[in-house]
Amino acid sequence: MKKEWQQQEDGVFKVRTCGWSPPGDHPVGCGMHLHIKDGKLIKVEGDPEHPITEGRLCIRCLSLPEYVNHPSRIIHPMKRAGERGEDKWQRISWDEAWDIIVEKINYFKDNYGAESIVVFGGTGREACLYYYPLGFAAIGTPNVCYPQSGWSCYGPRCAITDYILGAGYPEIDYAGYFSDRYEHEGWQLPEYILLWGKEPLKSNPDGFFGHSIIDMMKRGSKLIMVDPRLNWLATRAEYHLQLRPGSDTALAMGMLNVIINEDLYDHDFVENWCYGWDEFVERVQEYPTDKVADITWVKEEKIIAAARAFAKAGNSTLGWGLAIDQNPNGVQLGHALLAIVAITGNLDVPGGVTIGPPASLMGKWRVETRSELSPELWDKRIGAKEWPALSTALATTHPDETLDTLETGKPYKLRMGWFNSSNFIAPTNSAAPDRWYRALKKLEFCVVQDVFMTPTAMAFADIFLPLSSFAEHDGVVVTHYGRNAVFLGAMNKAIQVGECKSDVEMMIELGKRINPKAWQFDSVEDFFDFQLKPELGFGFAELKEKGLYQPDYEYEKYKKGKLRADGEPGFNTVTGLVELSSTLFESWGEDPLPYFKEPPYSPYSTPDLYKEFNLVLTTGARTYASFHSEHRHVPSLREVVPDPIMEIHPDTAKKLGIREGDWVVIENMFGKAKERAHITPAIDARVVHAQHGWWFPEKPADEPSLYGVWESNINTLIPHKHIGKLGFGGPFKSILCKVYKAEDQNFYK
Ligand SMILES: Nc1nc2c(c(=O)[nH]1)N[C@H]1C(S)=C(S)[C@@H](COP(=O)(O)OP(=O)(O)OC[C@H]3O[C@@H](n4cnc5c(=O)[nH]c(N)nc54)[C@H](O)[C@@H]3O)O[C@H]1N2
Ligand SMILES: Nc1nc2c(c(=O)[nH]1)N[C@H]1C(S)=C(S)[C@@H](COP(=O)(O)OP(=O)(O)OC[C@H]3O[C@@H](n4cnc5c(=O)[nH]c(N)nc54)[C@H](O)[C@@H]3O)O[C@H]1N2
Ligand SMILES: [Mo]
Repeated sequence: MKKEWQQQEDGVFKVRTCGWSPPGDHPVGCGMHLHIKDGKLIKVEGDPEHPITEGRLCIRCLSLPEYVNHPSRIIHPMKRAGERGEDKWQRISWDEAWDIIVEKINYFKDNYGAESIVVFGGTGREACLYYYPLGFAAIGTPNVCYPQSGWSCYGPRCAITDYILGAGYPEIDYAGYFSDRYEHEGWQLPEYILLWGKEPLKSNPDGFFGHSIIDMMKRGSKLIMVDPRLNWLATRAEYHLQLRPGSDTALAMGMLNVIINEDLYDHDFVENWCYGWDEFVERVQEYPTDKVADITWVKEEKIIAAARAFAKAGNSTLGWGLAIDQNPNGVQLGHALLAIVAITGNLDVPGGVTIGPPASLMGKWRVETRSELSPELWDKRIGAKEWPALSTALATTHPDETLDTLETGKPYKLRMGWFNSSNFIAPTNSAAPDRWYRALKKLEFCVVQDVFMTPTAMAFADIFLPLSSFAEHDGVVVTHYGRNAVFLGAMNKAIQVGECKSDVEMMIELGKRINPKAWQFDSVEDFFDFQLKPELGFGFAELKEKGLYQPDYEYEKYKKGKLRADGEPGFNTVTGLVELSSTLFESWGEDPLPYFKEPPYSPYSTPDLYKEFNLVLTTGARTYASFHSEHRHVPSLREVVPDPIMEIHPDTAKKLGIREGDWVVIENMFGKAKERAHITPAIDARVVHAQHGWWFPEKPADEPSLYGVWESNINTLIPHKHIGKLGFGGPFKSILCKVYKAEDQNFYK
């Protein structure tokens, strides 16, 4: 990339950067130039030199000036000047904010122990590198909580990979590691790309740039989509397996049945690198394709054809998405999917599935900061003992257990909350948000860091700390948080808005005040030098110059002793092999082999409820115009998706007297939400899909409205703690509901 990361042209100052929130996105680090005039962000342009995104940007980046310059942004620290839930605030200085916060933290620590403080954080925005150390090393609490029931995002996939493969996150090999990308010698085009419960064009999840699917399809790769909805990619797929939501594990086992019984697997890999083959073969016999077709609603011929195509092809790859995590049977699903990849010989080979070394760089550092806590304090982490499979792989509390603790005060009372990057009573990060709402009200003191006032901040914040967008601060993008990092990118500060600060700045400033010995950084640059230099040999200034650093990739690491600390060939698991039968699952009292279990509420597991709630509901498929609860106030994005949308098949809509655009109520035994019907044959007549993350910044702020947060809150339909035996996976993508036309069609009164 060109050396100059700052340029001046016709009075416009242009700064090259890689974006990584806020506003939210996953660490894809899209390359762009920010255009600044008279100290204001006026335009964003894609950077054609960025080797991954090659100038392509989505509408969320293109509309960044509207977000950054938005009149309702909070740009100074504030303290509550009325009751919680009342829109009354007083501007204060940063010093005053820190004084209040530090005094409170010390008070709770001295009187009740540091464990009485809980830090909440959301999804993989830049913040998720920093809320762990904010909790562990600045505040000093063992309780850092990602509040999604069953930790239903990414964590399960990482944990399953740790336990089954002993490696970092498995990713589609899209040549992202190489500066010459698809031309790289030694890289191969995958013949098939199997996308399972993932729509990466819209989501670009966790460091994977979705458009690389299109790049590879243009070069000849073929697609297999496993998705209950016919989305844009599915229309271009060679096979679309349109399954019943939540029936995935049965489908994966059915495909394995074909691959094994038709002898389409890689004998060499199975013999040398897999553990538990005989039991595994026996288990898949329980899933003949005719039975699987009945369970999944996918035609038997299609299951067989797709399994054969994938297994008979040369190198092929798999991308597994959120539908693996948001499923109480998802651990078994992930296990089965890794087995498909492994036994077809597609692991760690060109054009197959890449696996990383264990987390490195900042991803590793963030969890290692827990060494600041005494073993006694670490022992108090909520839910760690009850859920060892979750707490071994993840350094957080157990989310569901955290709600129980808030509600019951057991094993101890939580008194202070720090909301880092989670607007979670908006229908995003929690199931049963109404219960969280009532429980969080009990906290005695709350700090919220955010860019805008949100329903969560309005309900709970006593102190509001204003956050800078990625145009306003320095940072480093690390794809997959170091677990399988395709690249590191420099995020460059271009402007300052008000008194806003970044997560890194706030973490360091608080850390210096509370635990100075752990925070001896003179500046943000100093902090990034500390992160980068030991591993890369160069610091932040040089990364800015380079723009991007791609580390290269070594295939077949397991043959060369590159996955294990002892340098022996094999995988970093208990047996040293890919565990088709999991020794760890067994030690935690779980079946060591994958099995299908019906979702907790489904046509077959709860047939009586299905009589009334006669549709299967899946939620939250991503849209281009928002990131969870964010972007609802950005005018040009809101124009694209002005209202919450649910999708329903024409036959079902007709039966229910629902027309296109009608407001409908989606209701089940747990809650209800109002959304607007979009009638489409792209969804099965027995299934509906509803968007999540809706609140209405234009509605009244004060309680009980809280920006209309309870009106279209689809997560009130998702129950608390209906999770898998190992503690993972809530039923966000598979629950029952009924749908009827809303009596009141005039939503905006
Ligand atoms: N029904 C249903 N619910 C779902 C899902 C679904 O598919 N269906 N998906 C779930 C998934 S996978 C996830 S990960 C969660 C996500 O849930 P969350 O990550 O909790 O997302 P938000 O509720 O949007 O809250 C994020 C808040 O952080 C602020 N923010 C943005 N960037 C930054 C930053 O860099 N630093 C800080 N400190 N704050 C920032 C935003 O302004 C916003 O207010 O939602 C889950 N909820
Ligand atoms: N624009 C945008 N991008 C985002 C986000 C956002 O809010 N907005 N959120 C980010 C976050 S936190 C995450 S975790 C990722 C998630 O990104 P993805 O992993 O791509 O997940 P989703 O978009 O939730 O769903 C992907 C597909 O799964 C399908 N699906 C629904 N139910 C099932 C099921 O039971 N089985 C199967 N096999 N498929 C099912 C949906 O129809 C959808 O097409 O996106 C990230 N990127
Ligand atoms: Mo997520």
